[in-house]
Amino acid sequence: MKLGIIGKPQSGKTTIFNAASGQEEAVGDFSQSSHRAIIKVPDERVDKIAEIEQPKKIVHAEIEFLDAPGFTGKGKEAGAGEISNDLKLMDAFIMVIDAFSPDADPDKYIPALIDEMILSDLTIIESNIVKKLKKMKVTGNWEAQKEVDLLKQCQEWLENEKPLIEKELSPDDEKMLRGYTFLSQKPLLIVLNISEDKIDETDSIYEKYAHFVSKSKRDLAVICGKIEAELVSLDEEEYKEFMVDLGIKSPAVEQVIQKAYSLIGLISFITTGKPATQAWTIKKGTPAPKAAGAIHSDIEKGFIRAEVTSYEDYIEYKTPAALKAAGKSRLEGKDYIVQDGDIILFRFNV
Ligand SMILES: Nc1nc2c(ncn2[C@@H]2O[C@H](COP(=O)(O)OP(=O)(O)OP(=O)(O)O)[C@@H](O)[C@H]2O)c(=O)[nH]1
Ligand SMILES: [Mg+2]
Repeated sequence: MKLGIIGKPQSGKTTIFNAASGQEEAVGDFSQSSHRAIIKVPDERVDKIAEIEQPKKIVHAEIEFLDAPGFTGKGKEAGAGEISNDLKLMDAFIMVIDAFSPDADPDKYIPALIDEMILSDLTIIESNIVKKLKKMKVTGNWEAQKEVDLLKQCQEWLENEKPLIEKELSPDDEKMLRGYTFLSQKPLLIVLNISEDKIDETDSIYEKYAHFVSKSKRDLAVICGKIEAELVSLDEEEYKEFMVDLGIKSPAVEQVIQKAYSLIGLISFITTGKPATQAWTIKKGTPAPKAAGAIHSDIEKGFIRAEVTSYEDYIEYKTPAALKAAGKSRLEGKDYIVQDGDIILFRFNV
């Protein structure tokens, strides 16, 4: 999973990046520089299974964070700025909003930043409609008309100041639009970066801005980036102690990962054996063969069946023999939809 951090200059993007990734990049230097980090997704299930299995290797799922400036916070007045290509490849955005400084104004800046995304998408659509029409006239090949019609629908939608993620699209439409990597089509996690003295108001601040939340499209997290960026250098025990002292309920990194997973609709399944206990990330609703493809395309191609155990049963029965004896290991075919936390052994032919 790839998460791109966006927001206006000096909103605390790099601070939140540090808090979420455990990095220690310089903040407050107005440098607008980019940073990248890959972090392990904490997953207690993987650790517990590994305790039983004692594998040679433990492999957690990974998330890539990209801290990449490029927004101004000026909304429509800004015009469509240069947005880095790397950001277009992200699965979702973390939008950092200044809620700590004297001129903080989330109600103004959240819509302004969404407007900037809409504007960037509109610019791309307009130039593509022109290009496609020209080409069709020259070549006499009108195949692209369908795509032009769809782009025009999207254009109208965006002109009404609505992000594309809210537009209903058929699977065919989705496919046609995929290559454009529109910014307003990505799920958005808004992070309100609050000041140190507001930590005990976290819940009421969330409520105040809850109107920005939209199920499986947009979510909100309230985080004090400055404190959490300092906490990440501590070991786990100290971290927990400080969290309790400071009144932080769930660490930034956990909130960001958990909310991003659910926004994008991701789940994990686990494979385990002596060589490795490993977590794999897939989209919710993925059938067994496609899930196997996350491991290797050969396993997908040669898929025979999946031997599936639930996490709870695995922890209770511990050995393959005990699981089998209790009838807790199921054989599933190609139509089985993989569930979060499934422990799977794939049988396949090459
Ligand atoms: N008081 C307070 N200050 C913060 C907080 N988060 C960030 N800051 C300060 O805001 C300034 C900007 O933080 P950065 O994380 O560098 O912001 P940025 O968005 O990455 O900035 P650019 O990359 O230059 O656009 C720094 O001086 C931070 O110390 C916070 O939660 N509380
Ligand atoms: Mg920065």
